[in-house]
Amino acid sequence: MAAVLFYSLNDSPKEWEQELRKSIPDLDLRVWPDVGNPLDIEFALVWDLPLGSYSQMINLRCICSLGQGVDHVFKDPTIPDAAQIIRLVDPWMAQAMSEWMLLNVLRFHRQGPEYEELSRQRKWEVLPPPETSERRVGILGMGELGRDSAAKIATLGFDVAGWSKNHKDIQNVMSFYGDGQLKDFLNRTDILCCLLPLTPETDGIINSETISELPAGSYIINAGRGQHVVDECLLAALDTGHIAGAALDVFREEPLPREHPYWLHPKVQVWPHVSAQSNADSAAKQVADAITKVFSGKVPNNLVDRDRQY
Ligand code: NDP
Ligand code: OXD
Repeated sequence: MAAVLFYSLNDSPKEWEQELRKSIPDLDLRVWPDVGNPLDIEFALVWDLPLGSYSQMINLRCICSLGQGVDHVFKDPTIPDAAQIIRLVDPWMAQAMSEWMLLNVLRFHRQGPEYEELSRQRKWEVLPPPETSERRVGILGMGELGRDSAAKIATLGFDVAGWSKNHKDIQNVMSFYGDGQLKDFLNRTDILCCLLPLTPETDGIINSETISELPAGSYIINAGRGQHVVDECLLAALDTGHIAGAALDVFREEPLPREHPYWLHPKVQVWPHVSAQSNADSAAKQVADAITKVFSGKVPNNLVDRDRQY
């Protein structure tokens, strides 16, 4: 049997091997850096493999991202032309992401930061109660994760809209799509949640121009990628008060450097990229299925479009 490469600094190779062996007992798993002969590798299960590593694996038939995002694969110019690219699509991760989105939407909606500050000052003060149906939540990216978050947030009675490339039909969620409708989407959004993939088209999408289209006093929640946000623009908008608060789970550089202004900014909550972590328990079955399919010449599920890069 051909060999499978495993590489990730975030995921346990032991756990993945144990789960994968339940479906493929004779799996030949090579855990980086013990790759052996790179010509044996026909399937790579990886998260952020060091750049240039694919150049030696000329028999590679499939690269499977150890997460739902695939930007870490596309940033490497040495990915073989013939290799298919697939990713995890895991309902467990969608549930985790929706929980994190709900946590942050509700924190901002229910004046969490304001009450936290009053509590620090030992002030017993009551603010006017917010109206759920009037709070407009907008989700950038209506894919596997965005759709689940949107539907769950809408269940609570928020006024929810999503923005994607193509029109979406989701109950109680207004659909905006394409560059032409981005401005209208932003104009009606009080809490902006980013669940876009990072591609050349979405890089830097949260910038001074798009931020200025959000209503004054709105909030930004980002779990897509750090590169979606132009940090200087977000920091400037937080300082003027145009943006009232931000919850960030992803950053241009991870771990976020100790000197980064986000850490100590009173209006920013920093999370260490944990909103929806990959889970061998829930996702190994689909990876085993992909390995089996690829090694028997069949097309695996969850294929990524190389041109779109998501
Ligand atoms: P999907 O590929 O399923 O969905 C992507 C969505 O983005 C689609 O709705 C797509 O539109 C939309 N989109 C892409 N490009 C554009 C564009 N140029 N203009 C408008 N809309 C666009 O991705 P997932 O939902 O599975 O994941 C999204 C991202 O979340 C991942 O790529 C990753 O970066 C991030 N993530 C973060 C995690 C964390 O822990 N922080 C965990 C997992 C993922 P359409 O449907 O019309 O094609
Ligand atoms: C992912 C992530 O893309 O965890 O799965 O960021």
